[in-house]
Amino acid sequence: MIYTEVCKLLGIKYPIIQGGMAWVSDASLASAVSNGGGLGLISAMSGDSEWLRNEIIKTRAMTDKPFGVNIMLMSPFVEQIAEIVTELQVPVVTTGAGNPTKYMERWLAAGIKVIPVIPSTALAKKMERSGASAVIAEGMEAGGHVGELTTMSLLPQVRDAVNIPLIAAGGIGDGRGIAASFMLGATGVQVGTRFLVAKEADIHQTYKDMVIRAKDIDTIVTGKRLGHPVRSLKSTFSREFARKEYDSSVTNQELEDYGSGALRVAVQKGDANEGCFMAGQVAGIIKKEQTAAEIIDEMFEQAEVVLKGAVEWTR
Ligand code: TUI
Repeated sequence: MIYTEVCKLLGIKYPIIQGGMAWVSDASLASAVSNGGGLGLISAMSGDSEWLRNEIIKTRAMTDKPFGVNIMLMSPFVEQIAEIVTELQVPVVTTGAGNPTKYMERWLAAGIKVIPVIPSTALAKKMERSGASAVIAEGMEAGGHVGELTTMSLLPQVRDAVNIPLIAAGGIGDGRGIAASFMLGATGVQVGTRFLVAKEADIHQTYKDMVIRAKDIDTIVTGKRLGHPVRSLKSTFSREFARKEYDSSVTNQELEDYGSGALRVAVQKGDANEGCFMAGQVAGIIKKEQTAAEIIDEMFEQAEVVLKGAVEWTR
């Protein structure tokens, strides 16, 4: 049994947080992960404020366990979202793609635990000073919006920079990833890509099949030119995006317009010509659809075997 400070902090059985994946992470997936012993997250990016309010209410009806809301700070609706999570006093808020400082006082006053995703030691330190309960260090192996550093390099540097609990993200798809993250200073993990193939993830079957079929080199990062690089599975859409990105006759606005709405098309229509199938590099080790609870049990069973086995190498 693996039990860490992150379990204690969040009131959960296993130190695992589900990634807040736009258009994917809804009440169905969040409640399944929370019921499976992890911390399920609703992504605030998947609908308007009424949608979010409803998903929070639905999640509360589907689980009596803690859950959270992930807020993508580049969202044009971030102010409304920040208010809703405060009003409904969700237990945990995770943030991504920016600095949440200006909302933190409000959230902390409402008794919300705030856990920002950080791509650097500088932001980790700022978040510790602002009252974050923990930080999620996300390496560029992750799917979706990515920073510059790898998980392997980022984790020990963040560990040395702050004293609050450290949660690892990016490139963690099985128990070996959990064990490795713990060796680098984390006491919890955040997992996105593996939960894309959870039975409770209500996404197009083509998306799940593409993750299951993906090999090691089947992801690509696009959008660096626009200032928000995104990792997704190679597809007709992502290859065409990459081509346009290197074509100086294509304007930034044209590129933004080409990418806009593409994640939703992937999730809801499974259309590889127009959809952006965000996924991490770890897709290559994901082989089958399972329930969220099976995924969590299997990952921690394997982590325990790997961690116990490592003791054999010490004399
Ligand atoms: O946020 C994510 N992953 C995401 S968000 C998303 S939705 C989207 N759709 C279209 C274009 C772009 C995004 C899909 N995937 N992960 C967490 C994450 N946060 N990764 C990196 C960061 C990050 C980057 C910079 C966090 C903070 C940050 O701060 C900069 C600053 O302001 O100091």
